[in-house]
Amino acid sequence: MIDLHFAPTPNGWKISIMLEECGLPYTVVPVNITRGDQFKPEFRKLNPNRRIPVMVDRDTPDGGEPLTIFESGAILLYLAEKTGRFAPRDLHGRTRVQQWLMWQMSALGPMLGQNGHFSLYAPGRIPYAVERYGNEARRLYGVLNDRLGESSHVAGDDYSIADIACFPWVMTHKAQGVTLDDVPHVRRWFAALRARPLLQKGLAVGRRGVRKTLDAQARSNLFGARPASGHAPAQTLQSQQLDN
Ligand SMILES: N[C@@H](CCC(=O)N[C@@H](CS)C(=O)NCC(=O)O)C(=O)O
Repeated sequence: MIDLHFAPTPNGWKISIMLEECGLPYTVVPVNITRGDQFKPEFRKLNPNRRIPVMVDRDTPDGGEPLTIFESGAILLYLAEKTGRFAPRDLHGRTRVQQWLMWQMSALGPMLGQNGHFSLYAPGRIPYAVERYGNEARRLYGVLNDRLGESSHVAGDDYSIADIACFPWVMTHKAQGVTLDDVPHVRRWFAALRARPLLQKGLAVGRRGVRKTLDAQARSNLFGARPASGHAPAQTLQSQQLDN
């Protein structure tokens, strides 16, 4: 049986989508990241980085000890290997999927995350940050658009974990200030994926828990960096700015 430690965010939905697409039974364990569940000692044992998603699989393919995995890319790779789904086995195909998955993990996700932060949540407008991350977000949409002009899916002709990793982030395009009219190949791909019933089922997980606005406690838990030991109180973003 699989436990998915989850919050309704793009990185969380990558895994609920994959589990639904693979038809694997799982239990959702909600982690309220706006209320600081990620800083609890029991969660830290699952992920020292204190972020969702985390997956615990008690039915590993080797029949061994339960496996706890954090980092959404690592979880997707594990599930692809476990099920034989959504990642080709041949060297070229597998490497292409890994390459685009790494691109999502290292570029598309983090840069869209920063763009969203500085354009929607930062206290006060910081033009340099808004411009830098806005430009980078638009550049990355351009990269994705070029890629999807060459192949029907992100890593080639078949739907793969690279698509599953990108989709929930591209879902945030409006909030990112990006219109899909400017990236028609992305728009075509986005519509095709959105029509997948099991992707929809994965996206419905936790949907009612999505907060549109963040109160002070949520801002502190999400944006007030905490030291790794977790013992010191969270700083607010404002006090960080003053310290620098
Ligand atoms: N690279 C990580 C990123 C995980 C991540 O940033 N998760 C966010 C939600 S999308 C989180 O847990 N945030 C809680 C916090 O910032 O304290 C992954 O892909 O799993």
